Amino acid sequence: MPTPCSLSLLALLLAGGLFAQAPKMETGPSETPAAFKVAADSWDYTRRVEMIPMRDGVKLHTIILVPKGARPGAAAAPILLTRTPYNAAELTGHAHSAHLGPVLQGYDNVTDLIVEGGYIRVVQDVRGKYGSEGDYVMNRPLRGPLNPTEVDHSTDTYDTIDWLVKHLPESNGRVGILGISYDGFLPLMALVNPHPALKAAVPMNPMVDGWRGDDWFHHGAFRAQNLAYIHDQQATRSGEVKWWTSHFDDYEMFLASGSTGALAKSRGMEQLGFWRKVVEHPTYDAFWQQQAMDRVLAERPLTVPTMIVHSLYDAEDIYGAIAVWKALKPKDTAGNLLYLAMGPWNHGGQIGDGSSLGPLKFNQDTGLQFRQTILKPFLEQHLREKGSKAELPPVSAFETGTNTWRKLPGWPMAGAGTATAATPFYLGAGLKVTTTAPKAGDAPFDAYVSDPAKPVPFRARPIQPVGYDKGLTWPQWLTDDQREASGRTDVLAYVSAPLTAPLRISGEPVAHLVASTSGTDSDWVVKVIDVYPDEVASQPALGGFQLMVSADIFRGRYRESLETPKALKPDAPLVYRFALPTANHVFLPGHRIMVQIQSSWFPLYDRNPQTFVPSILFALPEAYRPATQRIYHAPGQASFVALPVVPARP
Ligand code: PG9
Repeated sequence: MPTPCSLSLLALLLAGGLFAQAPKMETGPSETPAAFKVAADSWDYTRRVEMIPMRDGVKLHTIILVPKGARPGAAAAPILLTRTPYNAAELTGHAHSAHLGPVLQGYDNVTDLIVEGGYIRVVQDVRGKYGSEGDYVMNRPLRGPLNPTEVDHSTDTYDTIDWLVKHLPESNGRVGILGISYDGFLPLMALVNPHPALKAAVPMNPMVDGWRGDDWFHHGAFRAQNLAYIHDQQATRSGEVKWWTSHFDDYEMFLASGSTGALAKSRGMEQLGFWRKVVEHPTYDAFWQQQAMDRVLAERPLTVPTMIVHSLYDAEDIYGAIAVWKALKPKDTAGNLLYLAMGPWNHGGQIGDGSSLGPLKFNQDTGLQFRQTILKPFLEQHLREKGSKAELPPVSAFETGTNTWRKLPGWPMAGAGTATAATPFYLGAGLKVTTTAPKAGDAPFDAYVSDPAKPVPFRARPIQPVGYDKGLTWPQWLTDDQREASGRTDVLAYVSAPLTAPLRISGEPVAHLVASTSGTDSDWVVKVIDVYPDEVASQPALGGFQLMVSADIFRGRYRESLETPKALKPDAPLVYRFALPTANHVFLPGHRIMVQIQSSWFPLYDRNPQTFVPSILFALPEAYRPATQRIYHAPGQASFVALPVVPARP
């Protein structure tokens, strides 16, 4: 039944003409033009966005920033190219500005060089990411057994450079390629059949070998916290779908999930091609070997001047730069093509403020120094028409401990492949580090129980995710104080007497453990640590600080073969020998050398169940068992770390 209220509403509507013919409204065309032309005449650069065609017809989204000063002829400028899976538009769209500098202040901040040098800046999305067409494949391998298509990053770079030098009249026809990490792997790809216009390459912190020691595995142990990266990188072209957490503390989240495979499954990761490949290839088989860029480049000539950049505290790709250096150095017979620069940086830290890292202060901006005195002269020499010679030593290496830049003739300065043998520092009875080998009558081993139900956290909990967002301290974790670990009953901490003279190391420490486990598989983490004096007047917070100088993990099942895992014989003392990341460090007088040994580093690395199973990624709950671990120090069963010791003064 209609109420008085509804009747009066109807009367109102009728009076308003709702049911009468609607009056004509002023509409007209859209006020937004079909294509707005940005009035950019006053800018100091021009911005071009191009879809550059590759040989297979796929077009790659490319942003080209040409400084107004660059003109055909005498004022022509070199091109600095970065190829990336991380969004070219974002990397070149930091600010809406009339000036090139503010626009570029993004992730690959070499702005000071680009702007001062008048370079043409080109940033391109790799195929399958963001604005580019085509299919995305993680670190797409070269055409061949792992890549049945006719294209790879080497051909895409070639085609891009070819287009750029033909279509940019303001360019001098000389191209340099540079980038960090994934974008550092891409300059390595550019070195395969390089375009003749490619005159310089700067791979910084490049991802080189995903199994030996870069992003995915270290010596066979899977970097579980990188699941989030794989998820976000491959779920969508433009990264809109984000990994989600279920606990504030990653330690709890990973522990609650059981195996890494179970966690991946709970996030639907079986849909992602790269995750499926990881699952199929947990060992160092042809899949990893054939795409390792040091191996790829070792088979080809080096023709392009290349500067490899390594960060001594790189939490992501601490293996790759030095591996490529070692592979390429023999090819530079004339000594004028290959350079190495290393500094006290985190992953990519060389393009930021390099005055400090975590608690470490370097008393100078080592990032700025690198850019101004090493990178800039290198680029100028090779990218200018008549660039003046850079006068760089083969190796420019910052030495931690003394906080000094060193000009070195090569790398490493001691240890394998050099004239100076490494010096063994023995792990001895009484948890001592000494230079004398173990003697009969000493206690023959130390023991601890490694319990996968309580793995050793790799840093203080609550453990943050991997990332670079504000507030995350992941980038500096390698400088975390190791004191907490040395106090645990499942970590052995061997320590030397205070040093009476400086001890300088330049190269890769090598761990040589004689160890047993009561299980049938086991991880071994070895950390070489600089223990500061009990009190440090200049920086009190460093009193007794335990600073990792070099550390890594080794998965026991790969003791005999990286390709074919094998169960360990329970309780048998077995030799485990593996290289640790390169170090260029001086242990100062009053400091002590510590070596910590443990069997988990969680959740950065997945837990070893300590029972041999076909794939640790999918270990079942019942496989995770505590094990008694022994580190031997008896005659004929000496455990040691071989340090690349060189004279304290070169
Ligand atoms: N370390 C990152 C990465 C490189 C290559 C593959 C996957 C991840 C990066 O920082 O780009």
